[in-house]
Amino acid sequence: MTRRTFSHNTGMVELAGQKTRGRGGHFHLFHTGEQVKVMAASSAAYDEADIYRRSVIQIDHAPDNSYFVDIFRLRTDKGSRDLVYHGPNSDYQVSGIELQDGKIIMSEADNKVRFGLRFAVTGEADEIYVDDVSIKLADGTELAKNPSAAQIDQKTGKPVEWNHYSGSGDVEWGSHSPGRTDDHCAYLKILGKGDDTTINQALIQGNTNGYSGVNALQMPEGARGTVSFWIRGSAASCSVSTVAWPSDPSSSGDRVHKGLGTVPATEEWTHHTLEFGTTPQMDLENVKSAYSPDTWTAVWQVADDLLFSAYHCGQRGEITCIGDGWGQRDHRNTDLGVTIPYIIRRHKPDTGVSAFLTVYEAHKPEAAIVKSAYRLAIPEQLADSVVAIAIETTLGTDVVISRLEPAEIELDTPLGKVRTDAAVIVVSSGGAGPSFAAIVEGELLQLNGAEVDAQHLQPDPELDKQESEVVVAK
Ligand SMILES: [Ca+2]
Repeated sequence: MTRRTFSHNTGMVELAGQKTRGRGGHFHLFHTGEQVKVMAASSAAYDEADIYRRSVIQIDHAPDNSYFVDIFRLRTDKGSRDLVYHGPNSDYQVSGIELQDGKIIMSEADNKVRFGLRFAVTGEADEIYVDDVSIKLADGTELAKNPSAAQIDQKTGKPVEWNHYSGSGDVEWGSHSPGRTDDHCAYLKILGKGDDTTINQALIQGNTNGYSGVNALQMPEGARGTVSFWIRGSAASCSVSTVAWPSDPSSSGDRVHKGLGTVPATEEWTHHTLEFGTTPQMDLENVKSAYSPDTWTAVWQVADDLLFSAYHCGQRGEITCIGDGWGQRDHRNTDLGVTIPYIIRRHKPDTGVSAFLTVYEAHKPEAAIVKSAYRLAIPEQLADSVVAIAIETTLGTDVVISRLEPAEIELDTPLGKVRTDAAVIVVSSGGAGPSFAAIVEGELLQLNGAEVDAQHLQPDPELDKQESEVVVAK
């Protein structure tokens, strides 16, 4: 039961835009012992992430008393590192964190991406008039500027915050009078092919010529929302798309185009609404957020006699966001109105490895073995490699250390000085001394200078069969 509940709760791990092909994955560790089981696996889920590794350590204190330490390491050279998971239901309580309404903290931490909204035409006699544009994020934030084209630049006579892209063909564009409900709208009119053999022109909401976008509109990276606008004119098809610069708005080489849809332009003003963005997990309601404290907990009532507790151990700069999302996104009709909490943990350091640390336990009411969990301080030079955690249990204190790079390390822990060269160690104290200890891929495990009698975990022979189904990329 424990295993199933655990996998249910961590089955969703997504950054924006996870690859659907060629992500592969492999195990680093799959070691089992009497009280401790260790799994570590990597996935190439994201081109940008050179480290994408999940380590899970299962610690069994008794047949019915086990818990999991989950360490998710990520490193990317741009963007934020997000860990996303959803709870089993909405019957839960959080403690240890002061959540504020809204995604304010979240958007402050978001990477802002420059973009423009393109209305492109290719017909030799096409003309389009566009007015009352809205570019709205899922949380209601409006991104369009001068959406009614009412503000005109005195020098150029063009509507401010509007521009045009010129690929091929001859064109005129600017402010047209009247607008839909006022004196102005934006327009673009093809004058012919000119010296070109094709026509490729676009009217753009946002101050960009479609090649570079240093003054273009801004949206949070990976944002999702809706675009709406009114259009009239004469064009068999006007293709609406966003052009965005994920990292360098001064470079035409950094452009990304995303088609939102194609609409006709006819004599009558017509209203259209299109969706943009591809990260449904961020499309949450009742969003609350906060900087992650050292530890905060969420406890779910899974059944009458079963609770599920998650202890989240924050890292420096980590932000937590909780919101309601759809439980069954593919089957809305059969699950109408049912939402479940999504927990997003975001970390966006300038450099280094992010390590999301969580302890999970499924337990009967009043019978949890874990009382608290917290990160241990790591010397700066080991911070990218080593994660150490202390778990206070009803039986004593457990210490877990996990490292990426081979090294002999010494750490201060609540049990004393631990010295080890192993990839993973667990030392479990029932009071006076270690009641059991486990070591993976290493020889040395000392506590306060004395050799610890530890079980050396062996690779599970089942490992080879599971190479292709890696848990981290589920
Ligand atoms: Ca207008």
